Amino acid sequence: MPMATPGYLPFHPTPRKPAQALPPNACDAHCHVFGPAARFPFSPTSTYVPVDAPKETLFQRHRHLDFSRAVIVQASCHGADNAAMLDALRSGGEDYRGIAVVAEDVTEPELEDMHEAGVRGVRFNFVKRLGGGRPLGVYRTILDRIEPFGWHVVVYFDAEDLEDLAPFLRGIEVPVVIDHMGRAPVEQGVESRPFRLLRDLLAGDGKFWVKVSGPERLSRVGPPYADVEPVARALLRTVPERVLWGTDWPHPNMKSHMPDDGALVDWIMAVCDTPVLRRQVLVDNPARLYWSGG
Ligand code: 0GY
Repeated sequence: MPMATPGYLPFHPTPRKPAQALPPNACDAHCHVFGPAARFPFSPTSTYVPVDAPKETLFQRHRHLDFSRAVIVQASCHGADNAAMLDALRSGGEDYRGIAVVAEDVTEPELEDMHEAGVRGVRFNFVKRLGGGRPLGVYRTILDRIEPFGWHVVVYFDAEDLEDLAPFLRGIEVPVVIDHMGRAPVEQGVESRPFRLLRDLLAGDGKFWVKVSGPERLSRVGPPYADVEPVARALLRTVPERVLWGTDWPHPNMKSHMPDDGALVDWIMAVCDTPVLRRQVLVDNPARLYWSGG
């Protein structure tokens, strides 16, 4: 088995139970599976080597936290080899959906096979420290290939790159889901330039969605991530009908600390401060995007 990158933190071994129960049929709309490397090797071009985070542990976490549904997002450590994610989808059954990373020469039978397993979109990862950012023509080719499948796009980028990416994102014709609040610089509050641009995108075009996930990544002060709340609440006020949330288990590349997944559930339950909003973000919005097409 390969050695994890020095300093790479393993996932929390014993997350607590959330203080307040999730609404019925809640969906963890952003999580990953890593390896096990002995069966699903990591990509040789990945910028990091994680600790194995296999499907069995993910399923156990979902039972523990009381999530009924989940979306498994392909992470950069597996490159465009979606085998571990597809294997998890096939084990998870109808309550699991996936987001793949594909090369521009992906074939129709490969896409059909992924759709059959539960994939409903592709991820474009523009984060440079993760090796992201291919020429835009590559992404346009992929968009043409997924179009017949009714899939959407999940984008991950650093806040400072949003201004350059915005024209490309506006030109995409399928729904575009923005990961982790666009990595907004929370220390600048809700008036930072990238955050204003993010809100303008969301408010101006119904195809844009956002995940208010990753408070542990954006926080400068640590748990319970109070400094991230204003930014998350502003997004919830802007487009409550197009906000998703996920644990981001197993939390790759966390350097400052490893979050307790039960505490993260407590965070989203507090930030969504009415039962109606909780249901919208954790149940109805993901159901519409990931399950309404069958
Ligand atoms: C996340 C965040 C990270 C990693 C990846 O694809 C990835 O490797 O997305 C990160 O390092 O910020 O969503 O898992």
